[in-house]
Amino acid sequence: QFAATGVQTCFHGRHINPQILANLDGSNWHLGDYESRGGYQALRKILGQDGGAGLTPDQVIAEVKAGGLRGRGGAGFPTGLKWSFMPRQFPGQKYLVCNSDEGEPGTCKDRDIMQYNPHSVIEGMAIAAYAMGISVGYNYIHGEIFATYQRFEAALDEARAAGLLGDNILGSSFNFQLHAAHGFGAYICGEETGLLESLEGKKGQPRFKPPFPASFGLYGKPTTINNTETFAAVPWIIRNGGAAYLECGKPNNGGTKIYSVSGDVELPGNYEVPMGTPFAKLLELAGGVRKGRTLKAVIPGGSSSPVLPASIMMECTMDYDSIAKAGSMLGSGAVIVMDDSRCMVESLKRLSYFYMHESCGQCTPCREGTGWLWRVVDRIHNGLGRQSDLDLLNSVADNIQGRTICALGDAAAMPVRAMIKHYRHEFEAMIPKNTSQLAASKGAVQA
Ligand code: L3W
Ligand code: SF4
Repeated sequence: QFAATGVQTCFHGRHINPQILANLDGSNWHLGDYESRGGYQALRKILGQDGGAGLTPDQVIAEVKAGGLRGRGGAGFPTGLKWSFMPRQFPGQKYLVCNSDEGEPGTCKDRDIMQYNPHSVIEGMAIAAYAMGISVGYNYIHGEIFATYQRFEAALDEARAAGLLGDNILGSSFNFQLHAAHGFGAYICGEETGLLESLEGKKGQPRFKPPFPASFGLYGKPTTINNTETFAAVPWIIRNGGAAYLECGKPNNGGTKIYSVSGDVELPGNYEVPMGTPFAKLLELAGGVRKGRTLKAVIPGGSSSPVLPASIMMECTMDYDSIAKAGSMLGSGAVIVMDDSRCMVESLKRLSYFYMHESCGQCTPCREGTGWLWRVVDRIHNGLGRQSDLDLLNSVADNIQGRTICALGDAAAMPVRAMIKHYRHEFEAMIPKNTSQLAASKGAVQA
């Protein structure tokens, strides 16, 4: 239901200055449709196949840097900077990887990009490969989305048949082989090094960083990994110039961003708006809070980002810096809206269960700690909490955060602390005040 509504929002113009989701109607994903929207002009431009002089790899990277494009997968790392880490003169194979293992609760943008505008990802990856001198790439697609995987494969076939992928692309000396890989549906395979392990055919367990994939990536070779939306933004930048892209957003936050707005809104869906758009405007595009209720809180960047109360959120603009200043993260842009009927203890219980379930089990603080978090929140929710439980939750979160191999540990800990910080009274109200209240709760649970 969400996907259907999300598409509808794209189709009905509920976006501002779209660059990736523009003019899509569900059937116009083919190569010819994409080219009629200006598709593959950027690739022709850099290869000098449009009558121009072409762009050198350094010029392409400079343009991406000028655009202020930041990674759309969650961390917001500057894309041009990441591309410049790739060693130029490396004697062996180098790899390019697209992280389409979208699994963050609330996030469903990459799926729609690949379903409705797959060639934007292919063109973006081809441009990135040219800029970094890479000849082999993979798009690792989340294991639970079958139709999207098939759609991307079909788009790859079209691009290969038209000479836009493979050897001597468009008659130039540039070679780039791009393949799709279907994942297995584990959240942890979206962590970049877990993804690489999975792509190599192993269990998807994250690696220690450093070394970063830029120096030790797929099969131990230099590898650049970007999110689907990041690649999809690149053709627009090359076609229109980095300055125009930056101009569309705000300083340090170039371009547009796709937000997956879910929860208690009238029109949940994917909305593409310029970076720096006020949250209030995004909420208005999504039809406002459902059934005219009052906004209570928002999780602004997917379940890993700390919750923000309505009063703070209504003052924010949607960009990396504004949300970070407010005490949260823009993350992958999954905006989860909660109205005044939502119980924060129950919400946290669900989130904690998710992280416990998805922990890969490699490091003790995460494997054991996520279970502790869930069990303590669960007993509070059942009316069986103890007076010391809120301190215990904060202490467990402290002992997870910053002490694990990958960011899943932090992602499990941060929402706990934010929920208790902003909604402590709701947790306290569910904890029995004395032994007779506790006995009554136990009786109710047993009954
Ligand atoms: C070379 C250095 N490379 C950093 C690279 C690094 C990575 C990128 C950012 O987590 C977040 C996470 C989730 N030399 C480098 C370097 N790099 N320093 O830059 O790195 P990092 O570690 O800051 O982030 P990350 O590991 O990519 C991503 C959060 O996103 N999240 C989850 C998102 C989920 C989805 C989804 O389902 N689609 O995106 C949401 O908030 O918690 O904090 O490439 O290698 N010195
Ligand atoms: Fe696995 Fe959790 Fe450790 Fe990440 S933090 S490596 S998910 S156990």
